[in-house]
Amino acid sequence: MVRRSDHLTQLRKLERRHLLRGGLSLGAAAMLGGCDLSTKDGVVDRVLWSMLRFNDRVQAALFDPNRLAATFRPDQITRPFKFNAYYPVSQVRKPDPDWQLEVSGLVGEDKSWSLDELRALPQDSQITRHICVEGWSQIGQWSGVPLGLFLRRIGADLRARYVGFECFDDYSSSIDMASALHPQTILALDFEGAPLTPEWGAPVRLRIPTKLGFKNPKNIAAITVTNTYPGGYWEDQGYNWFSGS
Ligand SMILES: Nc1nc2c(c(=O)[nH]1)N[C@H]1C(S)=C(S)[C@@H](COP(=O)(O)O)O[C@H]1N2
Ligand SMILES: [Mo]
Repeated sequence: MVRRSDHLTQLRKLERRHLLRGGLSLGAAAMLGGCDLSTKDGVVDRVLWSMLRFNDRVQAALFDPNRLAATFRPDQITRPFKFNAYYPVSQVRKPDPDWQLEVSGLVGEDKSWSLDELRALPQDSQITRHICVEGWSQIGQWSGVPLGLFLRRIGADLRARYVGFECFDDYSSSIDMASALHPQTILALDFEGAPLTPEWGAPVRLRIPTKLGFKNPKNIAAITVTNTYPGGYWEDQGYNWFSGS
């Protein structure tokens, strides 16, 4: 006899996969149809958007904060590692020499953080798979400050709904608080044991193996903790916001 809990787990898995695919294909269909979800305000767009947001809420409710993403051995690291951004590698921007990580919103104080200050915090390392929505994946090694630890350190309101990221290449993204507090979500400073170079996200990128690649912003300039939906570069064009992997 199949136990009820087994059944539930199966059902959750199926629902999760189905919803994820549904969310992505809705966005993809809208874009293929030449319909820009961000600018039109017709009834169809409003219905599509509310379906996508409903999908996000269901995915967030199904998210298991204790389930860890798979980890790998050093010999399984993908080489060469593929670069991806909304522009070619020749247009990668270097951080300003006086770069600091800005912090704002529902936090204890709006203090900026230097790279040295970030490096002085406890660090964690992971070898995980990065999955891009374009249909490829690769295994890499990242180290840095667990985002949950950082959020506690800056006195963030951990009941807030969103953590938003602004990048100095005009990219942006945002995640739900439960995913921000997941133990494998880190503010990565190192890639394969050396400080991140600009193309891999210097000085700091988000590494979140429980979400798709586009939810891993590189070249971060500012972090905000908020209850106002921040959206993001691809999210605003119809990509499924939750995008668990
Ligand atoms: N700042 C910034 N971060 C970004 C992007 C970008 O265009 N700009 N692209 C995202 C996408 S779609 C992917 S797949 C990954 C690629 O990361 P990689 O270059 O380390 O493989 O970065 C994500 N983070
Ligand atoms: Mo991606």
